[in-house]
Amino acid sequence: MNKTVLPNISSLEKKIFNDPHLQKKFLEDGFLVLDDTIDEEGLAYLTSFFVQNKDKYGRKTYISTIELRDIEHRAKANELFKYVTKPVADKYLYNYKQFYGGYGVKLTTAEDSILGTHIDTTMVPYEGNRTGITMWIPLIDVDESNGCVHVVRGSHKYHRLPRAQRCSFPYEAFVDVIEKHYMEPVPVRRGQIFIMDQSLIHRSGPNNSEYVRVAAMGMFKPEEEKLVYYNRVSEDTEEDLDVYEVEDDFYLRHTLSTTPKEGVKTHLYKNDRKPYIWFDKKEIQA
Ligand SMILES: O=C(O)CCC(=O)C(=O)O
Repeated sequence: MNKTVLPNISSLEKKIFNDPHLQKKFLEDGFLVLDDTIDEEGLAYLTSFFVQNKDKYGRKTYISTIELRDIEHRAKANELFKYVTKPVADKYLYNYKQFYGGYGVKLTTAEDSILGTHIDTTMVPYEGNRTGITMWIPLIDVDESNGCVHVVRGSHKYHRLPRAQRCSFPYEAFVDVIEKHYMEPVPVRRGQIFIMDQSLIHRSGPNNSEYVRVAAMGMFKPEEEKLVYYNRVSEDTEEDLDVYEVEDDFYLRHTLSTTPKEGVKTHLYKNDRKPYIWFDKKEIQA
């Protein structure tokens, strides 16, 4: 595989954060852990709503609210996330709108609870003006022992290209190298706010503790941007993706990986670009 050029990163350079220092750091790293935390009242709401609904999340592998079929629960979880995070979103983000909120849950199932290395499905278009971001707030302290997120610092610049659900990781052939040499764990305290670019390469580790690891997680789009949904044209190819323009509440009710019953199909996207390789393969193998 030859070295290819970096995708266009101009959408990243536009204002995301109100604070210029955070903006600069986010542009460099593709993620931030704010010093700020969600207040105790908000954490108590998020925790008690999860406890009331924990049976919906009783799966051995990692599970998030967006995967559930229970639309009513998804809508309520979203409303709660929006309510609890509004003060921090208003404080830190420049003209962003939250479009999804819920939980990411790891039972105490050790290796089975790992979420493999990936780049998130594209919901905010890369051709647009600014980038989509995810806010992640653990309800207990997290580190390597109980399934914190691990990231490849700066990797949000490498593969800013549309991806549908269940598209394979573009660097699959190098995943061992990436995990060994480039991944770093991001420990986060209970209630602290971790923010990442939706094209950052990341994973989350095993929960080896005796407690369920729950994080509240939400997604935000630039106010001026329309959401998109990419759908594989067929199971046989990852190259051809139908592109739909969808409403802001689409991800609260849609079943991922299925053809949407709503939205406007705008065009066909051909996913034929080689991933940008940022490391020297020979150096790594030596
Ligand atoms: O909650 C986690 O462990 C990670 C979530 C995540 O990486 C994702 O949803 O893309």
